[in-house]
Amino acid sequence: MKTVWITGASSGFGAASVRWFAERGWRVGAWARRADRMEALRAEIHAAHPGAELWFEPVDVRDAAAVQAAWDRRPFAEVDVLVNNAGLARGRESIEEGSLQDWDEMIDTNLKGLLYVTRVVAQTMVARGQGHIINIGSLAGREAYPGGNVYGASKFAVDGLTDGMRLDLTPKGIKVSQIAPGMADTEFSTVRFHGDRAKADSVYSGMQPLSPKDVAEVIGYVASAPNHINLADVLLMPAAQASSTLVRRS
Ligand code: NDP
Ligand code: 8X3
Repeated sequence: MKTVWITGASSGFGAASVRWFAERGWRVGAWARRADRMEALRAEIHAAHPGAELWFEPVDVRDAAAVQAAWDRRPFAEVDVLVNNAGLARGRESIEEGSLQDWDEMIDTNLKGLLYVTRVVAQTMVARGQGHIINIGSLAGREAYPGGNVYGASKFAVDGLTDGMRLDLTPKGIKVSQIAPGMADTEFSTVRFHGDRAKADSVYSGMQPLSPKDVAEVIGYVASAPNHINLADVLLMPAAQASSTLVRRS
């Protein structure tokens, strides 16, 4: 039985990935801050798959000490796959009007949080001489768009970091991949616009975005590739999207 560790498991891609892996018999360890959401997810999965081995713990990935302590408490000694998914955007203001708090939150979560989690998990994988780390980047980490400034920069950082991690970890037997989705309808835009649902919904008006399940299926596919194959970099977009700024709408 294989084990996957997923951050940002309380909604969106992370929750859909927990479902995908649990339904296929993987052991799943998962972190996010909202314990109630993870508890509901656990109940849902156990109702359909009573034998599923799940471990959920509320963890804020921005807190390096909490990440280390939670990792030390994990019930599964060996983890085969880490999905670095926790992340968020805050705001879409032009750069001179951006909020310092929003900037800190994005950089602390999308970059520093990913680093804190990677460090503890990679140490365990290196000691074992095998493992696979999948970073969730973004189309926003490949090309800038107006108002995407700091969010995009945090995802450009994930793109560069993925390459750096691959150079460090390939000689140690660890695969490192990135999946970079385009527009997907999760809680992402609601979080970005600080709870303004109407504004969030308008992002996807007249087009079909990716669903959380679409992205989870690709994460699962990348995680399930034979050992000698690394799907190193996957750019995944809705068919209606050609770039960050060109989207076909009805
Ligand atoms: P959601 O808002 O639905 O999910 C984000 C997840 O990240 C939640 O489970 C949230 O849990 C978790 N999270 C946020 N901050 C923290 C934190 N400090 N510590 C632990 N967990 C945290 O959005 P998505 O599913 O869309 O986002 C998942 C990833 O995909 C992000 O990295 C995002 O940048 C990226 N992405 C999203 C795209 C989209 O269009 N939706 C496209 C490309 C990439 P909680 O709040 O409970 O902590
Ligand atoms: C999220 C994709 O284009 O909404 O990473 O910023 S986008």
